[in-house]
Amino acid sequence: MKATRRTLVAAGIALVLAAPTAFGQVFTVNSTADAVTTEADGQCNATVGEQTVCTLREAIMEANALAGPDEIQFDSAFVNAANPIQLTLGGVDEGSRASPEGSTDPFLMDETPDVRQGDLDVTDSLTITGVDPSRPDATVIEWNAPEGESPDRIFQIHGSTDGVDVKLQYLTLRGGSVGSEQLSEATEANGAWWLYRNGGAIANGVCCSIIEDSTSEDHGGAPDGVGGGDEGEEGSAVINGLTLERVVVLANHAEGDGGGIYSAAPLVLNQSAIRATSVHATAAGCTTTPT
Ligand SMILES: [Ca+2]
Ligand SMILES: [Ca+2]
Ligand SMILES: [Ca+2]
Repeated sequence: MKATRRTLVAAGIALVLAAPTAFGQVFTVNSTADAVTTEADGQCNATVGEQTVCTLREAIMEANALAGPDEIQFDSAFVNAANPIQLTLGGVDEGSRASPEGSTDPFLMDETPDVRQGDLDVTDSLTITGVDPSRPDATVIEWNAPEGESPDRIFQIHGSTDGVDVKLQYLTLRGGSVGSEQLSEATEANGAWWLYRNGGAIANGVCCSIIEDSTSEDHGGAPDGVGGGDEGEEGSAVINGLTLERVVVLANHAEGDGGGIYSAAPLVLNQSAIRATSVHATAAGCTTTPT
């Protein structure tokens, strides 16, 4: 698959935006487990065994529901270098649906962000702060999917009409992986249609998947980076920026673009590294779409 007009970026993308300075609420994660309640109630109160704990997934669901910027921290007695956060609740938020009759492309993206499964969907301004500024490896968020189940990426950042600022700091993001799905059999006239998912550890923005004909040399008839989705949905959702400060993105994989990070919105990497990623399509480390 040949390179597209997207750009491989080794590090450092120059578009710096102010991070949120005032936090509405601070949630402190005190469990490495992956559990979540059915809907937000203002409390970070997932159930693990017989205990009520604050998991990362529950904290993000609550922070999303609470209007305005919030912060998530970690209790180092429970989350530390020897005790990584383990993501185990599988599920995929992106699929496809048939296009309306007369459309050029047979499939459209069908995406319903759900923080309760698979990747951690962030839909409101948020800062996530690891336990030790000098050691990103002291706060590891990694996939540990049950046997027979696939992992997902770790974070997807979604916009809102008000715009969203997200900062991730002092973290390691490890073992995220997004796959592909064959949507149709090949015909004599056309190759098979596939859905390729982007961003092994982080997808920033709409456009986290691409639908293409396997015979295409330039990502098929789908708009580049948009994946055949509804442009209206993308246009109404604004991401002001995603900042990574002292974050290590380690050993992630994407069948689409961006083995480590796929960004379709402003991205700042500061003292951060993307290592040991693999990819089926374009740009092992970080893929950005043109702006
Ligand atoms: Ca709750
Ligand atoms: Ca919030
Ligand atoms: Ca999800």
